[in-house]
Amino acid sequence: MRIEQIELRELAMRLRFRFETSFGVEQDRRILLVTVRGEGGEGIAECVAGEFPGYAYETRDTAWSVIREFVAPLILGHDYATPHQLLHDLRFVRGHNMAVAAVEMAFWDLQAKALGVPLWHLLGGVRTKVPVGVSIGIQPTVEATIEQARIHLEEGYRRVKLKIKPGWDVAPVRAVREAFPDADLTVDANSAYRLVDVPIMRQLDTLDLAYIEQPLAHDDLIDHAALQGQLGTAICLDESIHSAEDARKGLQIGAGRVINVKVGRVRGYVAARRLHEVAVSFGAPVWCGGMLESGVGRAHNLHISTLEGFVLPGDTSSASRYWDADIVEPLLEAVDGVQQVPSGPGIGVRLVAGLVERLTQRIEILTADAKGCS
Ligand code: OSB
Ligand code: MG
Repeated sequence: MRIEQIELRELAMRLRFRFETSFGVEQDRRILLVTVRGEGGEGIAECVAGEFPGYAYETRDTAWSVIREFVAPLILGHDYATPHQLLHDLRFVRGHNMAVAAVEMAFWDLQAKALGVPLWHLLGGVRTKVPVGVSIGIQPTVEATIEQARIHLEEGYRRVKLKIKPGWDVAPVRAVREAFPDADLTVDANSAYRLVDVPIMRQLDTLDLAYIEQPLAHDDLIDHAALQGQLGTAICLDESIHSAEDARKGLQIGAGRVINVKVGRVRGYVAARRLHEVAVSFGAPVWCGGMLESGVGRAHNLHISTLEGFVLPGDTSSASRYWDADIVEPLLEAVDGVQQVPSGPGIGVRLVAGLVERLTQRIEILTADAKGCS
């Protein structure tokens, strides 16, 4: 498959809710779509880098720049039989996993479409239905937190994840646990605590949580292992894991017992599949996280969730939770907490062209002929 063109497109979309985490607040999203064209076909993916470097160092703008300046010139005009070959040509682009992943994932979609098969087929998935939960941002009050949990549990979501931060942890989580004694409940700190906060973690440990997600520093494994040793509840690693090797090291030293897989964070599907193999070999369950994606990223998330080891509910909840109007058809909606994996070729969803045009803020088309020019 010869890479003839890469299109970068930024959309402005507004979430239906204000999403607060320990690292900031988001509502106005800038969605970066990457389309890879070749041999008469095209594949698409969504770059999960954020508007600001609060979750990871990459941002929408660094990803745009890295793809434009470094990734595209290395692969445009080249012919690749596999995603592995494409990644080989990008081996000297250190880090910037979200930028590289967007291109790699679009290439997988392109290949699956050329073969006329759903992406999950190519990835080696084993299921066509994916159980999902919700991630609830920090709410203004404990009452509002309970209400949000209630709404989503009544809709059938299989798990509720509550965002926590210092000063907003044990009290709201205990209140939700008391209101819903049997709910599958988890918390996500997005790296907001330190090892001196063990007493708080030990209180959370009494609330029968399925896991505590990324309590400590974004670049840490060592302290997570020290913490995990003092808790009965599993730690789930998110920010700390950028590769299959990170997963191997984290599981080996006991830094956690569960991994949140975001394909963008680990550099694409080749890495995500390797990570998944590592996790399975350790007997560690994994699940697919979310980054408040549009339907393009959401579709990709459903496809990776079909791999065998994705046994815990993912964050791929209904499109209508996030957006008044999503940019793909068919809409990806959960029914009773289960998403059906799109069955068409590739990611199995189509862009709603008119809407995409209206939301577009900027667009750049990179071609093999123009490569090297500025
Ligand atoms: O830590 O999983 C996270 C959103 C943005 C950045 C990081 C995270 C999240 C979420 C939201 O938890 C998941 C979603 O609903 O897409
Ligand atoms: Mg997380």
